[in-house]
Amino acid sequence: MPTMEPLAIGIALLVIIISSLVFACFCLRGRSKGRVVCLLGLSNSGKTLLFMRLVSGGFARTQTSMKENKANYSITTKKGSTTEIDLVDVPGDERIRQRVFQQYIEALLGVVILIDSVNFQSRDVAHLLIDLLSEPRVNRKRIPIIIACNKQDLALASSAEDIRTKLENEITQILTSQSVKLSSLDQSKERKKVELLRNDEQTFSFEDSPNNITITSCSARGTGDESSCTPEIEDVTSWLNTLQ
Ligand SMILES: Nc1nc2c(ncn2[C@@H]2O[C@H](COP(=O)(O)OP(=O)(O)O)[C@@H](O)[C@H]2O)c(=O)[nH]1
Ligand SMILES: [Mg+2]
Repeated sequence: MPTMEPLAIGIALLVIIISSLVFACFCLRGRSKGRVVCLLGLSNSGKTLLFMRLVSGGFARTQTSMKENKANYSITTKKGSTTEIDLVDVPGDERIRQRVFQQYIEALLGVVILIDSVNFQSRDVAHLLIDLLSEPRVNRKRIPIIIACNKQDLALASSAEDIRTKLENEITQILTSQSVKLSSLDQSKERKKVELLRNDEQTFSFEDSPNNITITSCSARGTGDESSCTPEIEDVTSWLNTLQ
């Protein structure tokens, strides 16, 4: 019937508009929720070996990389359902790290920081943490962080507790000396960093951070010879399972 045509077209248009809106909302929700976990740390801390352990389980010799490694990883929630996330092994070189990390920041679900507990470079790790914690999205979304003190299979490894104390002291020192410079520079990013000193004593403490920060020890290599060593990374895998 010719009189029905405008009505039918109107209904069809309405259906198209509503389904486009539903689809757009769905996509935006997915994007803002984020599905990426980045492995960050200085070069040689064990990021690539941990990445391989998580993704394929095996041990392999690694090489310094200029490009990120990315793979799917299944997490099992408390209720027993599984969901897929992307694991990204970000190269340790500072310039590459910052560029690569920025590419994933909008989709970030959590961050694993790897530390070489034998050759622990407290100042460089402290700078990495300050940069991460003063990143607006990491701060605003309270992105959870796990600091994994790696290479615990080696006798000379510092304990996670020692590393925590050293990092808190180092971060306090860096931020305090920056706050002196601040009055002359007054840059907004510098000002943000100073906000990391949250307690009355004006010292940095992981516990005061709005990001949920866990510090633990692990060994991506494990003990024994290369053909049979099994990693000790249970704290990292359980933490990954807590991400929703
Ligand atoms: N003993 C020991 N060596 C490790 C461990 N994790 C990584 N390594 C070694 O440390 C070196 C650097 O590891 P890699 O994963 O390439 O570090 P990345 O630069 O952070 O990606 C390699 O020789 C690894 O085999 C660990 O838990 N224990
Ligand atoms: Mg690597």
